[in-house]
Amino acid sequence: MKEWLFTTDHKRIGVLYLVGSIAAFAVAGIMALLIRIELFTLGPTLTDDATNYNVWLYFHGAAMILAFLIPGLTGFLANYLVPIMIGAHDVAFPRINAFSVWLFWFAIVLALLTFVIPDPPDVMWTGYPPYSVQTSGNTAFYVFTVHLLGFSSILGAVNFLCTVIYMRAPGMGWNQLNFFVWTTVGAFVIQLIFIPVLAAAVTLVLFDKYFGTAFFSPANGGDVLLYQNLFWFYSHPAVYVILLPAVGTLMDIISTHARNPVFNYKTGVYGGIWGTVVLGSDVWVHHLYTSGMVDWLRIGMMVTTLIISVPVGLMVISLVGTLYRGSIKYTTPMLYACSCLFLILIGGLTGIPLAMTSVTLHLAETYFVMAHFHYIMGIMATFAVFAGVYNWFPKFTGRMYNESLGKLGFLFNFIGVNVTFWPLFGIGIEGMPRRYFDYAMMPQFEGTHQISTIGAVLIAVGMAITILNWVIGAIAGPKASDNPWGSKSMEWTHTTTPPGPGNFPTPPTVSEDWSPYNYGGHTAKTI
Ligand code: HEM
Ligand SMILES: [Cu+2]
Repeated sequence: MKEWLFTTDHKRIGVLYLVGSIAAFAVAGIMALLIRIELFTLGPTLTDDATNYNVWLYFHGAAMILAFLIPGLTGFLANYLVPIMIGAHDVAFPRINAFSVWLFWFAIVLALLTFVIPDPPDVMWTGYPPYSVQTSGNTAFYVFTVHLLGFSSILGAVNFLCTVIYMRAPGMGWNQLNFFVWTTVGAFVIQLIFIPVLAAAVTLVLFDKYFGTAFFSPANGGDVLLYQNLFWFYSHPAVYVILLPAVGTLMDIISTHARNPVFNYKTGVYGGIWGTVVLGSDVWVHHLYTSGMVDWLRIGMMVTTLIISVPVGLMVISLVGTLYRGSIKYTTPMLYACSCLFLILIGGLTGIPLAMTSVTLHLAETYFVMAHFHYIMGIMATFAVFAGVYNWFPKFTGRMYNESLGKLGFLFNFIGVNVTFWPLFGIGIEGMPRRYFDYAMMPQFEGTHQISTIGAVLIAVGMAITILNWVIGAIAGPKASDNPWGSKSMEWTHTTTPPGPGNFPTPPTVSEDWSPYNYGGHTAKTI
């Protein structure tokens, strides 16, 4: 117990992030079930108080994005893997790393207090004023949760950028980094630049609500759209904080299980990752298309939003190209990784109509948006985290999970998510608004909502099987060999499974022709 509380080892800190984020995921998942059950029938189903629904929706969105996906990818996976992948004994500032994880845990506890305080926050994950200022719900809990998570991420960003810049194994050049390492660098650069803007925005909401300022109150000279600009100035780039490490995880897994080097590595890194970081900073207005603003801004950001398909597309080409003529093994992590290609396709293609100002007039604030971002962010990134847990499970625990249970869980999850979200595109196009507690005036949508709720139950079964598989595997799974996948990446080839303190028995050095993807010549031509 003590060695976990006071640990500064990046591997243990990674596991602490995993436990916290899976806890947030589980509770937020239960909220999702409540929401879906509420929508199962017309009229009140579980509750007749819309505020309850709003609280569930608040917790679901805020926890899934801020407490599960971001910490799962940049807290857990980055912490565990980045130092070992680059041949370092730990991160640059191990104590600051420990401080980060405990800030994260405080945030989780604060968020969970939602369910015990008398007036829980009900402001959605976006916290838009004027509602967040006027509500009797406790907006301060939302603000402080964002502060804690934000501060934790900023410290993490400084730590990991320093680690990758200064602590790579002697001889390891920039083009020899794992794709995953590159994506975390991109994600941390975004975190470092943009989180302070979000922190400022929510702080001003706090001031407006509790200290009587009027930053966002037009009646007193403030500007209510200012908040939305500041919020999305961070929160659009934040979707790339999720997308990038998710793609990085998939890339390393696909390369390992297809036994192929990453296809178009340099184009993927410099065009794909960095193109996304740069362009992703200039698209936030697509969340405000339907509000008043000057045309050049609206049209300009329509263009950048559409163009961002290019760097994202470059990364997808690398993913698919890595599969090309590979010797593919459909293990559980590989099933999750390959299914993500389908999810990216659906999520990405449905983003294009949303990016067009004329089309989105019809689609804004409908279930179409909801289905779009669940495909691309909700599900795709969650599947990437699951693929990551499965792929590095032997590394973390020294044991193997059960392959059949893994595949069974995957089947439930994959069928479940499509049954849940696919039909929602349709009712979105027909005008079902998102964030509604009831849809009494739209009874024609009841059947579709019911199908969607059945899908959510399938997902719940799949998640339960998956988490059970991890727990049983970690406690009683058969012992894993040092490199069960035959990977060429440093975390498998240069150290034991699981790695001891300090990671490497002898500090690794690498030669010029070393690569984490040394699976022989690529069968496809690179450009
Ligand atoms: C790549 C990862 C992506 C993630 C994680 C993501 C996530 C999201 C989220 C969370 C929202 C809803 C925000 C809210 O109102 O609560 C959203 C909306 C939107 N997304 Fe995406 N998205 C991604 C890709 C794309 C792409 C590729 C496009 C366009 C080509 C796009 C265009 C849009 C637009 C325009 C909206 C606003 C829709 C509206 O409110 O009318 N997104 N996205
Ligand atoms: Cu956006």
